[in-house]
Amino acid sequence: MLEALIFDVDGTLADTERDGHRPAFNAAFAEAGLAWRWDEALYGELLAVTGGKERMRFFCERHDPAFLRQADADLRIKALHEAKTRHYLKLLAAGGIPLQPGVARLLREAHGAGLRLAIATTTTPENVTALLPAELMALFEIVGAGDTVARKKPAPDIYSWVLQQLGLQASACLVFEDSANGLKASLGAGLPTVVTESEYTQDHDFSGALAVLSDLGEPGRPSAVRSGTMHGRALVDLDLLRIWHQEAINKS
Ligand code: XBP
Ligand code: MG
Repeated sequence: MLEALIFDVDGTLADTERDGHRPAFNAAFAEAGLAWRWDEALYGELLAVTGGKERMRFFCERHDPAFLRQADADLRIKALHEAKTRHYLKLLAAGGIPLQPGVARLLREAHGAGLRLAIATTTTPENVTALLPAELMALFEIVGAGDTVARKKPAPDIYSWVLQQLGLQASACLVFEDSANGLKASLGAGLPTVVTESEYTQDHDFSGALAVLSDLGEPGRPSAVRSGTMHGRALVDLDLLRIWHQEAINKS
């Protein structure tokens, strides 16, 4: 029986990377007097690595190896990440990033029907509470975020941690993700997963997903199906989730 829904954050609840995290990183670099500038194309490459601190290190390995040879490189990366988070929170507070279609609708419907809700994300915890309106944030029972686990996505650790906190088997849950790293993580934890694509992930390999959609859809604004089937429905609702979930159980 489907008991809980687990949501990724960046790219799934909202399309936060290109116009949110990316300018926040650049603002932190400028503030620190660094000549680093992550344009849209370079950021798309750097998204291969999840976690802001890990992503900066990945950038340095390829574009500024001298930075990592400094004795205080780790401390400087940590300070840069704190500054970036400050800029990101300011950007969110200015009402920067809307939720993806269907997210608020499905969260309310699922919670109203007694399903438990959880978050499993790589991003920093305060970025989650700043992204969601308080009414929606209150619907989540468990929030697994950032450094809660040492190994970030595509490792399954954050999803295993959320399952442990929920006290549920993977077979009682359904996951929503937007990226290949996220899908690898959720499948690695044995979790059936629906993918809604985001700006940077439309060319990703989503093998193993129950379905790949443009978004969850809204009345009068149907989802576009990239792979799988919505069984004749125009948007993702609880009935469709229960059909997908049963299909996943039958396949396993
Ligand atoms: C996306 C990430 C995060 C964000 C940046 O997380 O990989 O690192 O890009 O946020 P998810 P931080 O898709 O799992 O929600 O700088 O706080 O890491
Ligand atoms: Mg994501």
